Amino acid sequence: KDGPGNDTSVVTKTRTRTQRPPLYKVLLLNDDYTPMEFVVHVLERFFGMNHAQAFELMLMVHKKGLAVVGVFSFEVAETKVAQVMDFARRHQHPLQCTMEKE
Ligand code: TYC
Repeated sequence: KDGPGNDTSVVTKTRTRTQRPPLYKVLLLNDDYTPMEFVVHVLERFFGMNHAQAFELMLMVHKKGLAVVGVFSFEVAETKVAQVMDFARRHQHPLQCTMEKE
């Protein structure tokens, strides 16, 4: 007898997953030599933070050793890392910035 729970047919649901591009965390690392004001400037200049936000994040890195500065697509993250590393090198500061897949 047919009816609820007695259906002999097989229903296959196809779930189509939305393709999301992978995201990358940009990390700023602490060191003993880069001046605090320089790090604050980097965060304002390359990550669009206001002074208060930049200062807070700089202190977080200083205290914890590192912090996530932002999450971006691969290309944007790569560009941010390159800009920070180049700017730090040009000013002869050992500041390190890296990226990591989320
Ligand atoms: N630790 C540095 C100092 O005392 C400041 C600093 C903060 C350096 C954050 C790097 O990512 C950094 N001058």
